[in-house]
Amino acid sequence: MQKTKQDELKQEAAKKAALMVEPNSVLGVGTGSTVAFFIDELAKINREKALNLKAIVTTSNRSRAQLEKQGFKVNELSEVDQIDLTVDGADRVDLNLNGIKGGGGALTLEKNVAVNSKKNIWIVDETKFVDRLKGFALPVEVLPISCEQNFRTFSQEGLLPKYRLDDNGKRYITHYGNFIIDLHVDPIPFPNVLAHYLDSVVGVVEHGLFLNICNEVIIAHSDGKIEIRK
Ligand code: ABF
Repeated sequence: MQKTKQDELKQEAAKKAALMVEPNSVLGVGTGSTVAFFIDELAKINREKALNLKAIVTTSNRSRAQLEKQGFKVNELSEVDQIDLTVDGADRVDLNLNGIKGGGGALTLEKNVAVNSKKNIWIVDETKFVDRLKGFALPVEVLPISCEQNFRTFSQEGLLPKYRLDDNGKRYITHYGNFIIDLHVDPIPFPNVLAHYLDSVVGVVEHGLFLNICNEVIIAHSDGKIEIRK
């Protein structure tokens, strides 16, 4: 299938990240179309010079399947003490390297992997990099038993909630059997304030504000430039 220009950008960012994976390390691999390119690039490098990775942890069944197809053994997060480097995608990244993640519904495992990683690198194309977190609804994973109350509270707070729906128009159900409420507040004026609020709401399992987590972002620009911001 013909690669789009955006795919080529994602692949360039993914290639850069794959070259940063240290041999004999514990690697975290995220989820998304950009990470899919990363997995293929990692496999190419591994074929050239065996990386002998101690363990690989991933954030979705989709990435797990692709890694295993490329011949990698995948571990559970609970099987590793700490991850040396996690490479993941993001839905938005701002100038402070704060991000919105979870567009793919895997935010809870993504955040657990990220906070157990010594270093987090995000790989994005330039459309994701913004001056402030905007242009993408904020995913919030909520328990089924509290979802209606959570929805009502979010509405009252002016957070413009919408249930995420699956392809059949039914409420999307996460890997852990929860629902996702997407908050269409745009832009997010004070991410740290909203994150603190969401962390305090009973029934919220996790939210897609990833603050002070990303150490480096690799941005592929449409002019072909690869920018690394720290
Ligand atoms: C994942 O990366 C999710 O948090 C996010 O939705 C996704 C973005 O994927 P893509 O690279 O396809 O834009 O980690």
